[in-house]
Amino acid sequence: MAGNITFTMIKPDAVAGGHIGAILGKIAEAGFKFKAMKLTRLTEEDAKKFYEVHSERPFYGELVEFMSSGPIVAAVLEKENAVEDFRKLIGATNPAEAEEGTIRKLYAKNVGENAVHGSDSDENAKIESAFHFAGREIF
Ligand code: DAT
Ligand code: MG
Repeated sequence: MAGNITFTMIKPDAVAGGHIGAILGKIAEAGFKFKAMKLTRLTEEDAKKFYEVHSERPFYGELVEFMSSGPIVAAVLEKENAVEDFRKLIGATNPAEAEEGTIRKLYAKNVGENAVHGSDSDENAKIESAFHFAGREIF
């Protein structure tokens, strides 16, 4: 059975671009509840650890540098079928391939600076939430 929790980040490009409010609005309109949320910034070490699964990919260095380049919004979201529904809401990794109306189509610059993160499985949603939030910060 699909879980009801996912984890998201509004990435440095979208925060710098002034899109926090618009993106949070779209997330709320789509029926997600906020279980935890903060404005924070990843150190280079944090970004390396968070994206460790991509460490062999050619874009890893660029990804780590970008994700630690400025503030982000981290949040834990709740909805039925959260992981899959949220991936639909954000659209394809490459905004050029993202469907109309998706968050990445609207706000992402390119495949690297793509505005938002969304967990890819229930298991990773738990791991990623715990990476950013203490248990007492998740409501
Ligand atoms: P997603 O964020 O859609 O789950 P992913 O897990 O494959 O995508 O990759 C993680 C992030 O790495 C992605 O959001 C942006 C970056 N990335 C992925 N593919 C890339 C590429 N071809 N060039 C540059 N950055 C890339
Ligand atoms: Mg991914």
